[in-house]
Amino acid sequence: MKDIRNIVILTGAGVSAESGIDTFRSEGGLWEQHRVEDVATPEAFMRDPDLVLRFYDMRREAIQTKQPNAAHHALARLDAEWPGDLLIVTQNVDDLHERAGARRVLHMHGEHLLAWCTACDVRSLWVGALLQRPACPACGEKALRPDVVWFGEMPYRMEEIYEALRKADLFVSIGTSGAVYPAAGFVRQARQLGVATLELNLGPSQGTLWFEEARHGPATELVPAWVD
Ligand code: BV8
Repeated sequence: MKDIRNIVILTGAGVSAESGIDTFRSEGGLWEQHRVEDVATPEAFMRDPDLVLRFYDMRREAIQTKQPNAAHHALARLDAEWPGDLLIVTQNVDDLHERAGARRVLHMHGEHLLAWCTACDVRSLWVGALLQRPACPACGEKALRPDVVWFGEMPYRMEEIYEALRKADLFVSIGTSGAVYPAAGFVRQARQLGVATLELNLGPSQGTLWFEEARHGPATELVPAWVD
């Protein structure tokens, strides 16, 4: 990758698909089993907290049994070896990037390992099934919710992401449908900034036409081939 110094990588559910973690919008994906409005909005949580907590408990259980795949390991190798700036911005709430050894990871939609207390605002490591209403380790209140960003909520560390895009020479999008904003808009910002853009995805995403280059196929093939 000549002349490339600073890289921003965006990952979505497709990078974890071959680890056996359901994506959201592919055949039989998560959202088909649940309407988004029913499980991933603050209104849903107010209306039916048990349904939302059960959904996230179930997903956390599933994630814990899964392992990083060749795509996660290739990105971790790149992270360890890359001398310039590198930021893996993930929309995923799983910890497979970290378990593969990646360090420079930013979870813009939150993390399934964390619970967030709506009483004292402290985030703590998951303390067991939220459906059982465990007490917040910081304040003791039974007011924990998953520390994930729902629709209508502000994604995390957006300024940091925009700053990294401004400094980037290359923006690579891996395993995302380009259906959810503001992540889906990053490629446009990159193009406007004159940043080189590459999409690695199973098939064309909703944003494919914005990428200077798009390679289609499984992440466990495309990502190691790109990294190595
Ligand atoms: C916000 C919760 C204000 C955690 C999720 C315009 C501008 C701004 C906002 C909006 C806008 N229009 C609409 C909005 C609102 C909304 C939105 O985007 N709605 C959509 C549906 C139209 N956005 C929001 O509400 C966001 N907040 O905007 O706040 C704001 C605005 C700007 C700046 C600051 C604040 C909040 C969005 C976060 C919602 N929370 N998840 C959780 O439960 O996980 S989103 C959910 O979708 C997940 O996080 C997921 O990561 C994300 C994106 O989905 P993908 O990762 O792409 O997964 P998907 O299944 O869709 O696609 C999988 C892809 O992988 C496919 O392309 C497939 O081909 C590919 N694939 C499959 N297998 C493989 C593969 N690729 C390679 N190899 C394989 N083997």
